[in-house]
Amino acid sequence: MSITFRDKIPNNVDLASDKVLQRALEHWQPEFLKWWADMGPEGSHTADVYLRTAVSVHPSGWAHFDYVKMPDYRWGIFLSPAHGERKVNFGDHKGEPAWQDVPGEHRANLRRIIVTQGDTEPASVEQQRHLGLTCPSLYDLRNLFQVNVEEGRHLWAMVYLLHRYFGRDGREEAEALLHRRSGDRDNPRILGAFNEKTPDWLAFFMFTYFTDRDGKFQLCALAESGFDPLARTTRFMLMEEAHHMYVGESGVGRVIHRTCEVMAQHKTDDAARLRALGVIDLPTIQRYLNFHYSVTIDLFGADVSSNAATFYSSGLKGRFEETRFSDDHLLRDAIYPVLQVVDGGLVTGEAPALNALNEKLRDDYIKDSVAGVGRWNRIIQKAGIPFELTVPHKAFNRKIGPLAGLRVAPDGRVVSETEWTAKEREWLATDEDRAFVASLMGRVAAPGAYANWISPPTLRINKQPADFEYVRFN
Ligand code: BYC
Repeated sequence: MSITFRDKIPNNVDLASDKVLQRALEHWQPEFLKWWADMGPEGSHTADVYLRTAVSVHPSGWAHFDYVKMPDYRWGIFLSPAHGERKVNFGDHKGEPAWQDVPGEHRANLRRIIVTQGDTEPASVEQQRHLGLTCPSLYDLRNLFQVNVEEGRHLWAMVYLLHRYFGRDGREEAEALLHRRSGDRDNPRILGAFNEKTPDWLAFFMFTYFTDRDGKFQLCALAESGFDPLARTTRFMLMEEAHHMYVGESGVGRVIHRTCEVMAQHKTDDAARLRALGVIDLPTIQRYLNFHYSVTIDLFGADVSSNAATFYSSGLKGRFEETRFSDDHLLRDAIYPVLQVVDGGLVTGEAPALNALNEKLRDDYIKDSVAGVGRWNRIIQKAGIPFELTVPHKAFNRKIGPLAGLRVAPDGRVVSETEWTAKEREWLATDEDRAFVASLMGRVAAPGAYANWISPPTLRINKQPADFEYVRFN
């Protein structure tokens, strides 16, 4: 079904024929807009922003570019087209037709997954709301706003499922999604990383590289769901998500590129000198990376989790690329390697594969993240600089699961509390690092101009010229 833009809420779910649902969502819409006005990007509401809006659910030509004031953005409900007779492809219900309605016995778990996913979307907008005031260029400002409006739409995607399939408690959960606040002591967002601050643009690029990539992997696992509306919703979200990770990868890459340029020009690797020259030294970039990577891999949950086993066995959440596995898709007898803490040290043990599904997804994520770090290293190598960025060991700085109690160096050595305290400043971004990065942040808003600490992009949005005015302030 094509998208209906005549409706108050653009959609391809034939909202017009379900008046009760339509009214419920139209009731939620002003609450959402109020939340956007309060918690959306600061000082942005009257600006015209060159944004991409989804106009079709077909991968070819799904997006339209034009100037939009963000409060007028056409947030809507878009599901990927249904694919014939889909089946539940894994777990105890394997082989049954995919569910078009919520299976009663799995209702609570399904709602919990949808709420957890939905909660991350407004959380990230809240985390990023001050960044527009210190954008390094109009190009970057536009990318930030693009990410923000699409996270808003991803919230809509989950709210649709809650309203459409969960009745009164779904509506209550949808309201609560607008009431929790990132970092709030009394009413925080559900998952740890979404209560951290995103105070500067290096943190934003690291977040969109690492944390949005958690989004990719979680959405891919949900796109396998036996609950077909969730699978179709998340499949469409993944198309938007790809750009967010691109913003992160290219953003960090441009910061590195600029630093290397200044290092080569001044023939120095001295961090203090480079900071005086107004660029971010590579060790600081490494410490930011260590922080964002470790906080993000916690988002996959505990290494051994009975929740994960239940989600899988009940057909709600699959593995990354579930249908490509040639095993039995039941995993009742399979095992999977997990790190265990024995006598204060790390050893690789085994756990039932069903219970280790969080760990499996984390390992898939790690492979994918490492690849992009390799691409950043190529920028450094090309500049002839003997420095390599690395991702820390997966037990480093963990706050979730059995590894949380352990002090582990980035290279995977278990260290004493004394060594941790002595070295933490070399391993994780310090207050001084953050203060320095913050000192570089100042709004650059002339078309075609870029802050000194970041290189211009190599690709432009929708092939626009280099001095394109991506955001017009009114
Ligand atoms: N912080 O059995 P466990 C995205 C809790 S990102 C705080 O391992 P489970 C995006 C856990 O809730 C993708 N608490 O849990 C990116 C449980 O609590 P209870 C978001 C945590 O359920 C950028 C307890 O610890 N989507 O889209 O197997 C911008 C025991 O843990 C954390 C999803 O996550 C944490 N990090 O695994 C915008 C998909 N981790 O029950 C958007 C949906 C665990 O003891 N969510 N806990 O009170 C899930 O599939 C699962 O909820 C999780 C957790 C994988 C997150």
